[in-house]
Amino acid sequence: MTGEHLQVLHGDITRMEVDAIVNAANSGLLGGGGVDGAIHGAGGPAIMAACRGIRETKGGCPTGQAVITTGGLLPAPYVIHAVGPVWEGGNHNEDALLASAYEASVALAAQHKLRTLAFPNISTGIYGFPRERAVDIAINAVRKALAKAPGIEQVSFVCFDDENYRLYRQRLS
Ligand code: AR6
Repeated sequence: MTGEHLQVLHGDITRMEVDAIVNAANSGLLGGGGVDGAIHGAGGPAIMAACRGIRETKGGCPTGQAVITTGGLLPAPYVIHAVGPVWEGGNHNEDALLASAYEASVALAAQHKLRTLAFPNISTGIYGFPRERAVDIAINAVRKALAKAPGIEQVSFVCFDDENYRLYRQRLS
């Protein structure tokens, strides 16, 4: 636990007892591997049904934005599906899009009057965003968004791999 409302944990985000967990989704919202696969697997078909509904009405979720669904069978009642950028070398607006994915998630949680939120390390798996670069973007974006979301009491960064856990511990201690 550190100052403000930020904490870092090592483990599986699907087990978090918070108001919403964030998914590292893709624009199509139809599931995938990584944490997306784990969330749909643990949360059951209600999450996918809600994602299909959003696809039908909005056509999906653009990169850098987020949408909210039920948490299905998860301990968390809601899942916020945030779409981070695919790393393409760093000159394709990746930094701003990653920051936007975090900020949009915090804003959406605030709109829904949620108080506790847990993030995975968006884009640092299958999407290939360099971990060391992503950690600062994530922390700064969440801090910036929290300044406009006073109802949010705690944000957890749930790191699955050792390298991300080490980086977040270093930055937040
Ligand atoms: N809990 C917490 N973090 C996890 C878990 C888990 N259960 N499983 C993996 N991670 P990734 P991306 C971490 O690949 O890079 C999907 O197919 C993992 O160690 O899940 O944003 C989507 O559908 C890594 O640090 O997401 C998209 O198509 C972090 O989660 C695409 O992958 C993100 O890795 C998104 O790629």
